[in-house]
Formats: sequence, C-alpha cells, structure tokens
Amino acid sequence: MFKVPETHPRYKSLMNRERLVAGIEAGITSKQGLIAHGRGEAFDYLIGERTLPAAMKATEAAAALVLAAKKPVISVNGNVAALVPEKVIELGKLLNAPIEVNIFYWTEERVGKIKAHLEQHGAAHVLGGKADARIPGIEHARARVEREGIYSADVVLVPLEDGDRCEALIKMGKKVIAIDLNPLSRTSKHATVSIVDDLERAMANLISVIKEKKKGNEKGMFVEDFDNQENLEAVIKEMVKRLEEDELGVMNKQWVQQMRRKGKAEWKRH
Ligand code: PTJ
Repeated sequence: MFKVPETHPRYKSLMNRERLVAGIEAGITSKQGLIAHGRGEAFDYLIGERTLPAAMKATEAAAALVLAAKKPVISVNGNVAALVPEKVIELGKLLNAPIEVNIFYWTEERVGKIKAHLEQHGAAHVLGGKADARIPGIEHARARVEREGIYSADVVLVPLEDGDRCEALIKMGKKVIAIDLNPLSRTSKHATVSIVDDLERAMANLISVIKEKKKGNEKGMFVEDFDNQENLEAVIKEMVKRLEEDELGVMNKQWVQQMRRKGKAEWKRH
C-alpha cells in the first residue's frame, strides 16, 4: 500500500483510494469500482466532505427503519467490502442482521473472496454464495440473491448501489436504505431512505444513532416523518448554495457580467 503521510490534508480520502486499490489487488473490488468511487468523490466535494443536516436526518430515519424491521439484511459489494468491512460487521451484529454479498460485476471467485475477507474481519455468517433465488425484473447478476437473505428481507441496506436493483427491491415490497453520494442517482430517487453521504461517515453515524436509540436516548425520528424527495431536494439546494458561494463561482459571475457588458457595447458599435 502506498504510504500516505498522516499530515496530508486529504489523508482520509487518499487512504480510501489505497484501500480500493488493495481491494482490486486482492480480487475483492472490481476495477469499475474505482470509477464509481471517483464519481462519489466529486459529489463529496460538492457537499464539502462533511455530513449535511439532511444526511443526518436520513440517517435517523434509516436507524428507525432498521430497528423496526423484522428481517433486515445488509448488502455488500466490492467497494463496501474494501472500504468499511469492520463497520458492516459491527452493524450486522448490532441489528442481528445477516450480511449478503451481492455484486454487479459477478464472478463466483470474487463472491468467495469478499465472503472470506469479511469472515477474516470477524463476520460469523456471510450469505451470497448460494444465490438460490432471483429478484424479478433484473437481467444482470445482481438479481442473484439468497432466499434466506435479501429475497425474504423486509428492509435492505444497500450502500453504493448500481441503480435498477433498488427499484426492483421496492417493487418486491421491501424498504430500501441507500447510501449514495449522488442525490440524482436512480438509487437515491427510488430508495425509501437515501443517505447522501460518504459511505464511511454514513456507516459510522448509522451505528452511533442505532446505539443511542437502543439505549433509549434518542427517540426523535419516525420513518413516517421522513420524506425522501424533500430530503434529496435539501441536499441538492445545499450543493447549489455551495457552488454559488464558492470563490470561483463569484469570479465566474463577475466574468459573465463583464462579458455581457462587453457584448452589449460591441453590439451597439456595429
Ligand atoms: O462490486 P460490484 O461488482 O457490485 O460493483 C460495485 C460498483 C460500485 C462498481 C457498481 O455497483 C457500480 O457501477 O455502481 P455505480 O452505478 O457507479 O454507482 C455507484 C454510486 O455510488 C455512485 O452514484 C457514486 O456517486 C456512489 N459512491 C461512490 N463512492 C461512494 C459513493 N457513495 C457514498 N460513499 C462512497 N464512498
């Protein structure tokens, strides 16, 4: 692994890249996972690489939803396994929920490696190897699920989704919690609760909110009080605000005004 100095201002972000590269070398993460991560990083810039109040609200709704679930399942892909294996396992234990490997760029070998990787980190029982059921309406490999896992779950946590599976899970009558930095993605739009935040921050927040709720310290949020579309709009507004307030944005506005004035003057001369 490349040695990133801890003093580097982008230490966390660079370390995450290293984890993904290591994930690829270990056969856990797909190469396409790097592209997906880059897209996530770009959106993270737009929210200032911090948890927005809207994301915290969604996290509270997500915590309420999984705690009320009869059969929650955590879906894990190659990026999630490389970036937050410990947090996935901690959440699984906290909720007594199974973890299921479910990947888009499916190979039997990669499913086995992700499973082994999670078990090495302490996961007791990882599903996904059997894939004895299919999610209706999906042609690609992500349709392959376990009957005892995602197929019969009532709530599915899907960090970093590739799109149409979320819609198909909703059509099956399940509640879906998505973690996705892109508020415009189909996953974010279709999920019951979309947490628009970085995977690592969202998982850490979710774990701590669940712990507080379990202790009875934090009751506030009910899923019924949560409107996903409204919440996504709040995130998008925040992104737009940041862009408008940004120094470059201000410079651009001045430049546009200058060009407009110049254009009018030129036009009058002819
Ligand atoms: O391991 P596999 O085969 O299942 O493949 C996993 C990926 C992620 C490659 C696959 O599902 C895929 O292609 O996903 P997409 O369609 O690129 O969508 C990934 C979404 O996750 C994008 O909307 C990104 O903005 C978002 N994202 C990427 N990294 C993060 C993230 N969201 C939160 N935290 C991140 N670290």
